[in-house]
Order: sequence, then structure tokens, then C-alpha cells
Amino acid sequence: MVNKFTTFYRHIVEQERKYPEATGQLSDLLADIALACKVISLEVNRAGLIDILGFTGEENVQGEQVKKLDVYANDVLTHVMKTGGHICAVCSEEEVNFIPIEDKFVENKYVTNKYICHFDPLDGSSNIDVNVSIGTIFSVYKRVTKSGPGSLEDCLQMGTEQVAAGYVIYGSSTVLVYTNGEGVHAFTLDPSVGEFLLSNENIVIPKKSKTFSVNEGNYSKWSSGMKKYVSYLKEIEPESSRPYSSRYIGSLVADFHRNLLYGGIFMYPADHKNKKGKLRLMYEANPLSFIVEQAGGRSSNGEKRILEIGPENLHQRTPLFIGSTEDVIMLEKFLAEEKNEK
Ligand code: FDP
Repeated sequence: MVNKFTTFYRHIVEQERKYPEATGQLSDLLADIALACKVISLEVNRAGLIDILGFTGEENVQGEQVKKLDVYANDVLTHVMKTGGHICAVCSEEEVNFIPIEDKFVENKYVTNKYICHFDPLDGSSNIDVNVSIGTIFSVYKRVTKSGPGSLEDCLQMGTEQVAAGYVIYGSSTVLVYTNGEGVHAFTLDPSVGEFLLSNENIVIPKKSKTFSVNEGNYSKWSSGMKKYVSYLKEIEPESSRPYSSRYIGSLVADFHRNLLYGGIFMYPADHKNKKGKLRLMYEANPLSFIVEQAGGRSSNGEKRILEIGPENLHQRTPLFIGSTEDVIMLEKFLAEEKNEK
């Protein structure tokens, strides 16, 4: 009989069993991340009620110090990571530097702090105060150094080296989407059971879509190739599903999640003001690119696969074009033509 209630933990353990040499540490680490996200989800849902928003340093009605939700999410994730024993460094979009972690578990051969974690604890933070979906993004790498607290070398690896990545979207329900290189799977949090239950296995993004997501308010700052591509999407040609619909929430996780399920291209280009784009390579672009490729989609900075960009610093920004393969390829053609014209 099929088990209708596959929990996130059970799913990752079953995946890990395919590799006899696996120690189970990655499963435990991912379970720790899921636990932290359940705690954050609870607080996101309560936020409007307890007046937690925007009052860092003030006291709430219980006389407790309240924190902004993004600070809270960062604290929860870094605490869980520091105490779990599986990682040697944590990197957060909220922190200037990476946090090296002492190997307190050195005597325990089952816990060898061999991983590195990167987080965007609460992405889309400008939407927090207005009840729009926000999310947590994470990615996991294996350390390259042998022992001790992690180093910058461990933290600055190419996206191709990720062993797992995912996000949790706090929306009409809380959904966790992850990949460990064996497809993309989604789990919906059942608050009454307190578990993420499998809701969508082996997600495949449509090869071509009818939707684009971009902040068109930046139009006048874009390059000519980018302008031409967006104008092309708005032309009428039913055979190629044009005009495309425009859908832009302004919360990366939410825009990405919709496009992953329905098809679409999300774009955050470089422009005359932000010459390197806005989004962060390590915290946003790499994990979502790993996921989209595992779902059969494509991701690039317009010229190059995101996952093959060599990181130079933890908060490096990158232009990002991500989603349905044929749409991203078409965008790349427009940008290449612009280059040839110069
Ligand atoms: P936010 O500034 O609200 O934190 O990376 C940050 C991000 O949101 C993404 O989630 C979102 O896709 C993008 O920035 C929105 O940027 P614009 O407001 O410039 O469109």
C-alpha cells in the first residue's frame, strides 16, 4: 500500500539510502533546516497579531524584546546550524562575514561538521509588512578544508558544487521545495501534524511559458537588448503564445515558485544604475539555479550559466534570468544580438 503521508524527513532518508556510503548527516542537516523554517513560519503567521513588525529593540505586550522578522529568522537559522553539529560555517545574507563554527562534536564520529550552509533567512523583506508571500532560501556545500572551523575558501564555492538547495515559501500555506541533485520535490506544512508532507514529487518546469516576471519600472535603465526582448514578449503573435502575461510579485521566492510550477521567465537584469544587477549570487541565484536546472529549466546571467560563475565575495550580485528553458534561451539571443551590434 502507498504511504499517503510521506514526511520530508522520510523522503530525504529514502533518497540517502540509495548511497550506501552516506552517513545520514545531510538528511539530519536538512531536517534541522526544516525545523528552523517551521519555527519561522509560526512567527510569520503570528506577526500581524503580535505587532512584531518593524520594532527592533522595543518590547511586545508580554514585555519581551521584539525583533524584526528578518532578524528573528536569521537568529533561528544560525542558532540551529551552530548547534546541529553538521556544519563548519554558516553564511547569511543578513551577516557581513561568514560565521565559523567550532567543532564541539569532534569526538563524535557520526557528526563531523563537513558541510557549509548559505541562507537568505527572509527573502522579499520589503513585503513583510503587507502580507505578501516571503521565503527562506538555503543551499548546502561540502567543506573543502579538512577540519576545524570553516574558512572563506569553504564558503566561496561555485554553484555547481552544491549538494542540496531549497526554499520555503510562507504563503497561503507554507511549502518547502528542495533538491539534492535527484529531482525537485515539494512538501506542504500541515500545521496540525507539524510536518512537511510530500505534495509534489519530481517537479518539471514547462519548457516554454506564457509569463514573464520583471520590475518594468526599471525599463528606462535597461540595455537595448533587454528592452527589445520585453517589447517582443508583448507583441501579438498567437503561434508563439504572445503577448505573454506579466506577473511580478517582487518577492523572488514567490515569483520563482509560481514560474517553477506554471512556467515563466523571471528576470532581474543589470541596468545603468546597478551595473551588476541586484540579486545575490550565493544566497539567491545559486540555490534557485540548482533547483531550476534539476526541474529541467535554465538559468543564466545573460551570457553564462549561473552555476559556473566563480564567486569572489559572499555578497556578490549578479544579473539573473531564470525559468523555462526556451524563454531563457530567447532572452540570451536578444542580449547576444545587442553585443554584436556594438
Ligand atoms: P526585497 O528587496 O524585498 O528583499 O532580493 C531581494 C528582493 O526583494 C527579491 O526578493 C525580489 O525579487 C527583488 O528584491 C525585488 O526587487 P525590486 O523591488 O527592485 O523589484
